[in-house]
Amino acid sequence: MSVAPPEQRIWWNEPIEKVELTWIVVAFLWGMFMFFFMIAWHFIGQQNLNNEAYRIAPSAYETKVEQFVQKTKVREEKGVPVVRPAPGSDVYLLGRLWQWWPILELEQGQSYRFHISSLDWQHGFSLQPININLSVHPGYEHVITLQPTQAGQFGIVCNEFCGIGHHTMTGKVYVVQKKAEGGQLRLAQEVKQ
Ligand SMILES: [Cu+2]
Repeated sequence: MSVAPPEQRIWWNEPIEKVELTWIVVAFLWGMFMFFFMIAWHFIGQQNLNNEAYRIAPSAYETKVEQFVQKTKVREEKGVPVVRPAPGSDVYLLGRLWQWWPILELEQGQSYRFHISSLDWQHGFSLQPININLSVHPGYEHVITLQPTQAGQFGIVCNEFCGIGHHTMTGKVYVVQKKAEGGQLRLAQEVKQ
């Protein structure tokens, strides 16, 4: 490599070396391959979620979630409501400084319309340990069709740095099995044992 200027001032009219041309073609084809694989991963990688997004004012979304919680609340855990929406219905979750609210209790094998938005900054919804991730933006209501396939207790963390309390921004999702013989829904913890 030279730090001196090229010998020919009009260097770009020189013919391209064969090896260099080969590498340009290889890099170009690889770039194209990777570009189209972004689309391919959507179908074969099971990485990208099919979601819809609608514009909504944060305050309007907050009202929606509060109404949803009023209708579906079954109990509280440390002051946070736990909701158990009807199978097949709409489920709402909100992210704000610094919590995911409310706690959801869903039924295994049922399909839900899962709505999520933020009331303040951008947050990162990350469902653990199965690692489903989604960026959550204020002003946009994201809707995903979701079907829990596995019973248990799942944690939600925020994976988008959102300030001093970021590391405390957690939430919870319970997935319970269908009504047992006794007519009672069994809690995820019991099912796990
Ligand atoms: Cu956050």
